[in-house]
Amino acid sequence: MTLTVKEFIKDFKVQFQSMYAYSYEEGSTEQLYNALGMYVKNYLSGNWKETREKYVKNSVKQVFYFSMEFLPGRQLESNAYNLGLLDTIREGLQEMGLSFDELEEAEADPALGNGGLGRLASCFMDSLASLGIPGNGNGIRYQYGLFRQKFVDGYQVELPENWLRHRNIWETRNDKSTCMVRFGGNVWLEENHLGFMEAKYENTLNVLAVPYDTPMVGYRNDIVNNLRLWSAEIPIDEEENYHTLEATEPIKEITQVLYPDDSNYEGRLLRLKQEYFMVSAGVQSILRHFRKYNLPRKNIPDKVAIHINDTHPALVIPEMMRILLDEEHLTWEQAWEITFKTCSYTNHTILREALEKWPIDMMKDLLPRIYMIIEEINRRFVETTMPIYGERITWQTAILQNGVVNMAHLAVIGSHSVNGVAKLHTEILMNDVLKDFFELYPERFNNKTNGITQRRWVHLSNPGLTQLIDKKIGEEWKTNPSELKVFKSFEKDKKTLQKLADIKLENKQRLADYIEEVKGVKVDPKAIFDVQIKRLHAYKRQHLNLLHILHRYLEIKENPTADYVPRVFIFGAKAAPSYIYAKQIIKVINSLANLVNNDPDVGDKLKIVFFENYGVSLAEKIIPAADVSEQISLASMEASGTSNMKLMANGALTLATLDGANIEIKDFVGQENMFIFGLSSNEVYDLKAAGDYNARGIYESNEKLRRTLDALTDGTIPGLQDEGYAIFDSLVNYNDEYFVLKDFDSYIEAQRKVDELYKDQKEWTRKSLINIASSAPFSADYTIKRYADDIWKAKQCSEQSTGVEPLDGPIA
Ligand code: 26Q
Repeated sequence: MTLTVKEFIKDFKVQFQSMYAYSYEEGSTEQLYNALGMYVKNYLSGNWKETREKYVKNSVKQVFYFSMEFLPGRQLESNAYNLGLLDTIREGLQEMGLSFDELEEAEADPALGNGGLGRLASCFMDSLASLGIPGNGNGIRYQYGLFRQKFVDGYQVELPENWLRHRNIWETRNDKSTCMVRFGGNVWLEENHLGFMEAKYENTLNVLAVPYDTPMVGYRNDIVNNLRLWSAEIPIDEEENYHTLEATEPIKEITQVLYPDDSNYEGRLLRLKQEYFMVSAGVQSILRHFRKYNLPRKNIPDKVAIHINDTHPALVIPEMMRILLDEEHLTWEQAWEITFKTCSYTNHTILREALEKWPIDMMKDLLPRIYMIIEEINRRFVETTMPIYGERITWQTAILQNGVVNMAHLAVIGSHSVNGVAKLHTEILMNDVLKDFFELYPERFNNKTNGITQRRWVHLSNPGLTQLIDKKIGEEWKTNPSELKVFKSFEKDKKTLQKLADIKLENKQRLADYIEEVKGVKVDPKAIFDVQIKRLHAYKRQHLNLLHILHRYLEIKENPTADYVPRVFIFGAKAAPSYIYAKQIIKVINSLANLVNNDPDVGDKLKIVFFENYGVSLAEKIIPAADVSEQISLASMEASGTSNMKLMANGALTLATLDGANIEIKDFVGQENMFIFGLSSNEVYDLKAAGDYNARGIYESNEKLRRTLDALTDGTIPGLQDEGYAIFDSLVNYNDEYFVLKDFDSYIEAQRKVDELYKDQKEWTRKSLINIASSAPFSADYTIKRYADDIWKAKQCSEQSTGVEPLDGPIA
């Protein structure tokens, strides 16, 4: 079914009028956007329904991806594109005197996640649908997304992100599929008249879970999967118990706001409520769905795979046990076998302070029945492990330790598969973080290197590049990314290189205009656009970037007439509101930007742009314009990273430590086509083990570095309170936890090579082309295919879906 421009215009006018009872000429941008979104949603609704029906009719195995976070980005353009409508709509709107790009800006960007983990979940939803794999998302419909970041005087200020203030046309409230989630109260087991043990509850707080469904549209394959986000409400038949508005608060607050900390776990009761709420509603709705199949319970793992995105949804394991035991009356052994075969778990972090450990007392109070089950899982685990592996291993791997529930241990014990998100990360899990478990269950461990969807991150965000590739190698790469490697054969073709350079320059010009509009800073589009976009964290070392910029500034001041390659340093980063040190780094970068950008000695040689409120929409603007991709975490700390993949796919050259997926980027791209620096992860481990790292020694002996560090505290940067001291202190007086000083020289040297290479535009562009042509292995389609084959045992169900051939090469 192809839609003509004429038909679109006619239908769209009807759509607008039916919603607003005005003619479209009188519509506001927001109304026009709403009408267009509804038009697209209506268009896909048939496929949405048919996909669901097809899955049930063929009784196929379905994947349920449980995640506390999803970061889908705006959906209008992506949905229109995947449906094959985008060009027609653009043209039709233009004929009506409207601009698609303007309407699109009216769409809210749902910030229902912190960063990498949430965005990964959304890339996976896109790939599941595009591969025609029956996959569902399960998460929370937060009323407030991740805070909106503003800078006041260079300081981060957090504002509420009330994204639902405007209506969300993509979601469908599904009142037929609500569930009840129980908290607190007393629980006991009682034999019922059939002789089954039954769990009895009293004085529980009952919360109604209402699902809102959002279509996940496959790329031109008629598949529309489902993302189900749960919202907490007062149960209707209990409404009379809530006499005042305040009394309803404990329920409504459950899905009110996303926790904004992605690296430091704080054991907040409300967070535990959120986790159990999402898990319980999700598992109930899955098992309710399964009952339609009329199959024995033991077949659940043949029809259902539940994936646990980090430990946050790990209560899936005891919740599934609870339902199978208390409601389906299976034996423990039967229930455990089903649960274990159904669940799989991905770890996303090795940061010790980020690992979830819930106080036993809190868990017992809030989730008495779930705690009983966890205790029994733990008891049986200890009982079977002790005689084989002895005391040490058993106690180190137990779920209950020193008054807390170790959620990673629960996740590993209750899952048939445990994976890391890049080769190095998986190795670190096996050799360090989860070493003892690797001894117990080596067969459970596997690697699944992360991926990104090229549809959003190349086809849509970089149309110029996409057209060039289409012209050179045809369109096959769009459904079969491995075809991209054909583009490599143009590395010596002068015309292609020139065209590629032109496209990059156009993208940079567009970003330069945007920078002027929102930051009031004029930047030279011919300068190197050097980009670091990710959450702000000491381990990601934005302050190493800062030190290099400061060093560069001091050099320019000393020798203003020397020959410099102009550079624009671009940052996007939110700091967790409670993370003081991260906020201090933001303040120092902003103050330095203020100094540098207004210094006439500096001019175009150096500019600093720190965007406010970095998120998916902003990333789509920045990434196509990047020349340099900063991936400078301390080796071993960044599990994978995914901005590294997006930037590479858009032709940026990577400046990186050998950390996370940077290593695999190097394996595919070749180290001659990127800039590697710094300690390796083994060197980091050795240095930590030696215990003799002496940051002050480096400070005292390295003249260049000392001068730079001193500039943090000697008044060089106006407008600072004590933020410069704070950074200095952590690096020099508190021995530099993330080895910034140790890597400083090698970073400066790598940056010098960046300048050097950029002078040879042709060579730079050639390397850029090789990066683009080598980015296919990082397609989330491949990643998802591996999850489906190795972990979920889920099959593709549409003939027209993206063909995926497994790649040779280092991705396991
Ligand atoms: C936990 C408990 C309580 C409150 C919040 C949290 C919490 C929330 C979010 C803990 C961690 C996160 C997010 C982690 C994350 O985004 N990790 C990143 O995941 C990416 C996808 O795998 C990787 O590429 C990154 O390397 C990793 O840092």
